[in-house]
Amino acid sequence: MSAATPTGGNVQPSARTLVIIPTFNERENLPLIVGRLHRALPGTDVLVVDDGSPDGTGALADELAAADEAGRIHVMHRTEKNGLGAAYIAGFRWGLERDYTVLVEMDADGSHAPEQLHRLLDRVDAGADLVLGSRYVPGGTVVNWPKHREWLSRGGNIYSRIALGVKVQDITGGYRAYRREVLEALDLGAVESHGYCFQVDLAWRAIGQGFTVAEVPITFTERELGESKMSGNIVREALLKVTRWGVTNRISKVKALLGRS
Ligand SMILES: Nc1nc2c(ncn2[C@@H]2O[C@H](COP(=O)(O)OP(=O)(O)O)[C@@H](O)[C@H]2O)c(=O)[nH]1
Ligand SMILES: [Mg+2]
Repeated sequence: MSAATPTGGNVQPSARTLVIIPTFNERENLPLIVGRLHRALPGTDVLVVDDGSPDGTGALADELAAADEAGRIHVMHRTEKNGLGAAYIAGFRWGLERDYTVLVEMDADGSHAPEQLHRLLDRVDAGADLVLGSRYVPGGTVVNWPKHREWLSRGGNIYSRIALGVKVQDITGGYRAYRREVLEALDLGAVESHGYCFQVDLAWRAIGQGFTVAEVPITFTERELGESKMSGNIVREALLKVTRWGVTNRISKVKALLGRS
């Protein structure tokens, strides 16, 4: 769907895209990812959401913003490390308060290639409400990921498909583009999930509300610089919550069936 302009022309939703990049200790990566993004898609705004990184990523982001004459780089400073989910929700709210029509999630560490962002945006422009960059559809790949991480990710996706009864191949991935209407419709204040679970949570809510969720293949490349913030707690949270959502969903379906009989 495209919006009409006052001059009568048509503007694609992706013409007003905000790429949200959450950071915690990504000093080495941030200038690289922002530079790549602006080389690939010069007209894209960026919001860096930094959780008070001890390595000074927040101050570096301010320097990048000040140096960008086009004013495309914005920075949100949060005082505590509160997890990826909370950082994204704060970023989404910031974007929704402004006139962005597409909001993108992108990691700072180079795992999500800005050169492939057009794949996601083209799909939004073609009508999808939420587009997931997918490692596990044909054409999608994972580069340099330790085997145990890949199996954890593949296993998490298989488990989520079975528990939730969804067809999505990569529901834990964090390279995505949301049409603003999706985020406006979701009750962001009710989302408590953090790491991977946050990604599953939002896709699950979007599917539940009847939005069109599409997947496009991406090349996911493990970071070369800095450290992963992945932890055992993130995996446990995802396992527990996905199981709970799946069980609750099935119980409500059974209740609906019994109510009808
Ligand atoms: N603001 C913020 N960003 C975070 C937090 N945890 C992770 N990130 C960022 O989220 C992205 C993905 O994290 P990463 O550690 O690479 O996770 P992995 O790819 O699963 O190993 C990176 O840009 C991190 O800097 C957090 O608590 N707050
Ligand atoms: Mg990473």
